[in-house]
Amino acid sequence: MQFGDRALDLNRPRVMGILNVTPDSFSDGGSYYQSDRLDLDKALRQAAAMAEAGADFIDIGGESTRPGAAEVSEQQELDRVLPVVERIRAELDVVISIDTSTPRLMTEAAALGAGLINDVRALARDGAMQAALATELPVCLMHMQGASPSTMQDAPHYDDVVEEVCHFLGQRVASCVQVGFDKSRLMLDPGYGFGKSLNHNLRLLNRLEELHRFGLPLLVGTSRKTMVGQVLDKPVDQRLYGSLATVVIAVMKGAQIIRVHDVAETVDVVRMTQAVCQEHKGEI
Ligand code: 8Y4
Repeated sequence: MQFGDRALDLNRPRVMGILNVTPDSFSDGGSYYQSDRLDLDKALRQAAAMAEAGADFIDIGGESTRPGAAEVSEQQELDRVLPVVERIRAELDVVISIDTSTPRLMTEAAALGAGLINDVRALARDGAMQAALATELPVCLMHMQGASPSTMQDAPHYDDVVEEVCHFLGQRVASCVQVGFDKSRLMLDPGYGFGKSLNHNLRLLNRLEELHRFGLPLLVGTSRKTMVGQVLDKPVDQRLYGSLATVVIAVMKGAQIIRVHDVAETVDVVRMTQAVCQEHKGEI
């Protein structure tokens, strides 16, 4: 798949490292902020460490999607994300993924050399579909139940979670193709934790292979999420091994991109899982 000027072979799974540039991000605790100012050098060092550990993508997000998080203005999101895109682009050999639903950020990040648009709202915002189309970049379409992260966890309900997620994603793919996207630019994500109960999340992982019906690459993001915390009854800083278990399953079920906080650990797990699953091909 072509990510801007970089082609990546998704026949082996790739790891995407998470870089939050929000001051209130609960997993990394806003570690790149000091007295409300983003520390660019610190963000770059974190990105460099993830690239060194084997991440092929760095996913940069400037909007907190945690349930109940404050909404950020468009300008605030641009001010947070674009300087980081510019620095990483200048200094690291990774594909920059932009975690955004904001059309202007899609356009401006693409102009600075971003390689992927990762939109948890699957290009549903006004103008997002056209903005993403014009960038010529690939897009990850994610499923979320409910209109926004602020309300999505209010009693999520599905009659058949796998079918409903597939139906939604199929509709979004059709809309994208209709406006002019080539299918080779699209990837899909069931959206773990986005308007789903624990059982919904577990079922979507146990039956992940069913999302291959569209013939598109799959991105999986379970790292440190509540579903791991609920099963293990552990806080966010003790969810590494549980998260790694979900990585083994996702890779065995053919996921192409794994979005994580803990890149070095995940790279080992991905490589080991892949070695077993591909042994008959005599690779490694
Ligand atoms: C602990 C750590 C608890 C992290 C919750 C979280 C996804 C995503 C997010 C995903 C894609 C998050 C931007 C939520 N999750 N993009 N983004 N797929 N494609 N929560 O699953 O990491 S943010």
